[in-house]
Amino acid sequence: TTITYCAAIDLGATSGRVILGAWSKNRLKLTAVHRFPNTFRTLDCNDYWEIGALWHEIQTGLRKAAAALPRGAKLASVGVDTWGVDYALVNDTGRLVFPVHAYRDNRTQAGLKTLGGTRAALERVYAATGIPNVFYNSSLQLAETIAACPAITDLATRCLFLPDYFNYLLSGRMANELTIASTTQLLDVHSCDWSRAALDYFRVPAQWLGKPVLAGTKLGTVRGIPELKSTRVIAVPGHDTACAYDAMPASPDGTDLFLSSGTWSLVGFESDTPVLGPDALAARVANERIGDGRYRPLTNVIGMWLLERTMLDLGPNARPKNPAAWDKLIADAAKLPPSKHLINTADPALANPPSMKAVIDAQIRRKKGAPPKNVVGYMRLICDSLGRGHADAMRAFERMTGRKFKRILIVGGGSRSPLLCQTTADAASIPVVSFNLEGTAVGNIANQLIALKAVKDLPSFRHHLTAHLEKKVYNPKK
Ligand code: LRH
Repeated sequence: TTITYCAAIDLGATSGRVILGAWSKNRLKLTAVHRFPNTFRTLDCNDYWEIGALWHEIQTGLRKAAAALPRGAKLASVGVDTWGVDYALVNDTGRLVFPVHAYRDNRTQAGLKTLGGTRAALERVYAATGIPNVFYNSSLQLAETIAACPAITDLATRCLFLPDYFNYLLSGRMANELTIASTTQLLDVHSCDWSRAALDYFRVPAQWLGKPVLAGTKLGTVRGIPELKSTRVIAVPGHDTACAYDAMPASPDGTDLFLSSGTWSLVGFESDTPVLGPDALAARVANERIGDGRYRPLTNVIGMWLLERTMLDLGPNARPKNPAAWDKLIADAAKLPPSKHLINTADPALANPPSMKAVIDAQIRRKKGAPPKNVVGYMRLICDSLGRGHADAMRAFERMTGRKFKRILIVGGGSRSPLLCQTTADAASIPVVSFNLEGTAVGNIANQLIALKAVKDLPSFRHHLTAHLEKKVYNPKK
């Protein structure tokens, strides 16, 4: 029997991993060969990723993947996905000519207000790109870089979004990939190319961007790691959320709502057409793309970031030290009564506050409630509030599209929280199905297997995957 080995490099805003996949007889076996934390660092007033540290972790992970192969076996390919929107500006020789900023940097606030305050421009940009005005958009970030450092237009010749940049470091080839391009607010919502109108509005030089390639494009072979010199670098959907959605064991009739729950909660579905117009703009629907060019209309709900940051404020002992301690924290929170007052998850003050706990407490006090007393209480409050946020996003989609969702499929870190699954089911009044699945890595590997012709297409991959998946169903409690 043939076994096809692929490695997924999957970088999230708070953690990264390299996962080895072995595909044989229509089954995928995963081994997490390397995991590492990720964080941005603040220098003066700005936030930056530690890009050299991430590259070091990627190389370490690939060496571990090579070492984990059975004797004589070869790693067929690798693929990279990362969080959305962030980018590296490079010159023709690939040198970084600007530090890589993190999307939580407050530098886009002025641009966000300007666009938000000009109805005509806001509608024009939305009609052109299908992406709402959100603080982290690459469009706003690039506009700020160019305004603050005008000489950058002479220094930089290419803009590579982070998966594109790591693909370049791995393979030597510069290419912009479609799904990550679709997070920028610079891509034309009706084609698979850049939007002239958006580039003009944000004054981004068109020559910085190459026509996006589709998922499955073979970029070259791995440079710099002798054991992997014949391993291909394949452009997978570079956006982590696109990979997570690809891994969803969805029913083909389109009645499943997708929830990828991590730092952010991405609530959406797959569609042949974008969801546009005034209601979509008001509901902040982002028409991101699937690797093959179709659409993933989704709403970005603030997600577990609330918990990540609140735990920092509660001190070093608030954060569980191992999986069992996490389970206990979640179980204790589930025993508390449902929260009387919920967090307004759309409050922009939650994006990157000096103290998350202070913002949450202030919100609850404004509603004449009492803030939680400890980490268990915050866990309860945050899960109740996210559940409501997920359900609101679902109802908005139902209103706009006439669809009726029958189930919510959840993957990602939050899918391991019975409390979050249950609060979501209760608020949405439909079952939540959670899968024991490292979704993003699975979607990443699926796209490599399809490019290598080891699997026919995504529907058949999902079909095979569904046959062996462990799932848990949370029915709404009346
Ligand atoms: C989640 C995510 C999300 C957004 C954000 C910036 O990791 O990719 O879809 O784009 O990060």
